[in-house]
Amino acid sequence: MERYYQEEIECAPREKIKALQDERLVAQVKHVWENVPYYRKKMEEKGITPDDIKSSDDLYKLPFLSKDDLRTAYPYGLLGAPLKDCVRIQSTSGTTGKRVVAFYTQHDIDLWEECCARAITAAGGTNEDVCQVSYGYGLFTGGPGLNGGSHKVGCLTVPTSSGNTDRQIMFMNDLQTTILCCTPSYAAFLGERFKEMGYGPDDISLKAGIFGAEAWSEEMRHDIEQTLGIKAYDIYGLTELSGPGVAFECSAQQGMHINEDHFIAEIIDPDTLEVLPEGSEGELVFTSVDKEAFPLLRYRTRDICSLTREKCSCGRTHVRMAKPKGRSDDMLIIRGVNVFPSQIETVLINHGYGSNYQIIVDRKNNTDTLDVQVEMTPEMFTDNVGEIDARQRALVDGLKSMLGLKAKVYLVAPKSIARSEGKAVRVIDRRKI
Ligand code: DLL
Repeated sequence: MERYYQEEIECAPREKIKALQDERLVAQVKHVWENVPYYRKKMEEKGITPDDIKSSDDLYKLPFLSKDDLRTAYPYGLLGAPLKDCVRIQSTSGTTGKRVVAFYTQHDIDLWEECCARAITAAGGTNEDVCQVSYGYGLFTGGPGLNGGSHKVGCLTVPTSSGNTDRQIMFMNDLQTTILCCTPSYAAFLGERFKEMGYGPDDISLKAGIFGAEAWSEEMRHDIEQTLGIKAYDIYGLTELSGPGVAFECSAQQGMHINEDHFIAEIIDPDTLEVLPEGSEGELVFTSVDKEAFPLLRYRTRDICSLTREKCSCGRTHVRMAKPKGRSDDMLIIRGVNVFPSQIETVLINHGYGSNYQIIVDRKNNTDTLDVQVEMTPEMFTDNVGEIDARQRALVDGLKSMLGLKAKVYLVAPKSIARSEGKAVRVIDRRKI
């Protein structure tokens, strides 16, 4: 039986959701106009005032915000509430440029944690569960968000944070953890360690995993589900909007429901900035409608996906987003061809490899090169050159038909690629362009 944390809103009729969004958007735009001079100036430059926004049908009139705006306005330029009302910051894990800092009032934290509680409940969580939160705690939103959601659901929360893998497994065994929250790459690593320690899926009490914060393929989901004997649920979010729980998967696992009482989603063409019709693939744009401290209107996420309002078998009525393929800024252009790391992952996993791989892009003699290093699994490990060669050729062919590109493939020994406890670093781009 499907469980809901807030059934009335999660399963509300579409008209009710639209009416709520309309009312909240009008108030949010007014709030921003009055409190965020940076965005007010952007509106003025476009020649609009809050009077032009009468419902969500007028959303297209508003200017976009991008990560560059967040960097320009760093740290306090987009703050929508007095500092005395803010109780927390979180910050992105980005490695380049200035960090993005998001602010929260207590109201904002409550809403965020409720979103995470919806995700945990959708994954079958109740107050009888033991929920181990192995996302990083601290500036990263994964740990604090799921921790708060787990409290709200009433699970026994085990705040292990990421890392110290053997201790994670010890707690899982001793406390009989039923729900695991971490990045999919860390879940895969935990699964690997599990096997090494001689455990099978029946030796642990885990029933569900809530995995997100990075792109992962259906094939990787399948692998994790098999190794840990669980159902693996996707969860999506970004620091700028709150953190995890902007969208989450239900039992149907056919896309993630976006919490539309808090966020309005649009898909745009990243080049023309035109809003695209339902079902089209493009860049996901979010407008918060009831945030106090860090309200963002038409924020460009750079994530590439599509939306559907088709009825979902779980009973929820909120729009669903497809698994993001990756970020438009993760997309590699290799010899003119667009390549997402997730496409490479699909080929590798379909050929029986795990999710331990690295993509190295370089430019030699003015030509882009694509090298893929992938670990053999312990079962397939061999030093028979002929066998390795045949395996490598099979992967080169698989990648060629998926990408239309010739790659060089290097099979490496099990455990020779560094594991990640948070978001995995899959791509090394050495081109100086
Ligand atoms: O990753 C928040 C989060 C924590 C989500 C825990 C889920 C679980 P940031 O560090 O700000 O926040 O990174 C946000 O990560 O724009 C996407 O590109 C990517 N991302 C997040 N969730 C998913 C997902 C957190 N389920 C950026 N699938 C986003 C694919 C995801 N990409």
